[in-house]
Amino acid sequence: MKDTYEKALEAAQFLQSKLPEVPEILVVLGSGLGAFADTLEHPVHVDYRLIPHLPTSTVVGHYGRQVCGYSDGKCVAAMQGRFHFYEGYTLQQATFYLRVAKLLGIEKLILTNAAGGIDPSLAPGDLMLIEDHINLMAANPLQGLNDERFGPRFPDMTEAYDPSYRAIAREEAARLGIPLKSGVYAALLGPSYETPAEIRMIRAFGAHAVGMSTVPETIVARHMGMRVLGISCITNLAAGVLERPINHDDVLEVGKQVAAHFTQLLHAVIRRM
Ligand code: CYT
Repeated sequence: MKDTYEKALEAAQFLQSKLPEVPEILVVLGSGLGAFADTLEHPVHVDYRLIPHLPTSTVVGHYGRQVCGYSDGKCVAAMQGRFHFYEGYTLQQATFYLRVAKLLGIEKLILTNAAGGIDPSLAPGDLMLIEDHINLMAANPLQGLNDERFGPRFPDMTEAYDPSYRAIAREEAARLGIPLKSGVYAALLGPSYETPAEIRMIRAFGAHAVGMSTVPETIVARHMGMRVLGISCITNLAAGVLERPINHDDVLEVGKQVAAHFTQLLHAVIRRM
């Protein structure tokens, strides 16, 4: 059986044959945030179903395709839809496309997500720069035999979210007058939203926002030495913060509302990465 490395190489070779050039940056778009990809110039669309060995996206609000295009002359690949642990994939499968990106020659990554706000300073519609994360998925995408061609057995996670990328994001947000909060993102397996008791626990752990993605991708990216910028869109307040149930349609709706700011910030940051 082929190993992950060989499969990723096949997928990377396929993409290379489809794309105008090797993208400099990969952007992963969270629930409701897919519209950014439609603002890229001279876009080339590649359906996930065409990419060898890639899983297919099953979540409403995720298209399941990659859009490769240009932001102010810089070649960017944007994933409209990611793969989640709760969909039933292993974390190795869910993060496979990052192995592909690395073998294609991409070294820079922007991970975005829809998240629930825990910290009282966060409101729906806020953008939050991810300073650090807490892995509460009770699983790690690097579990199992390590392939040294990708990275070391025990990768360092001290500065998982690149300090200079964070500085760029803060500077560009300030310059554009876009409010940008910052904090720690905690990832749970999902797909059920958290209980109020879980949210109290996660708050006590030191997290400011909660979601069901991003952490496995950051781990895999750092394993390969890719530099990571993470941005959460706060789509709702986490359970128990308000006495109001959470639903996926609200999450998608808020994503649409912040799309203009979000897109503007991403282009500004990409220019300087
Ligand atoms: N919201 C969200 N938890 C939430 O409350 N988007 C993910 C997880």
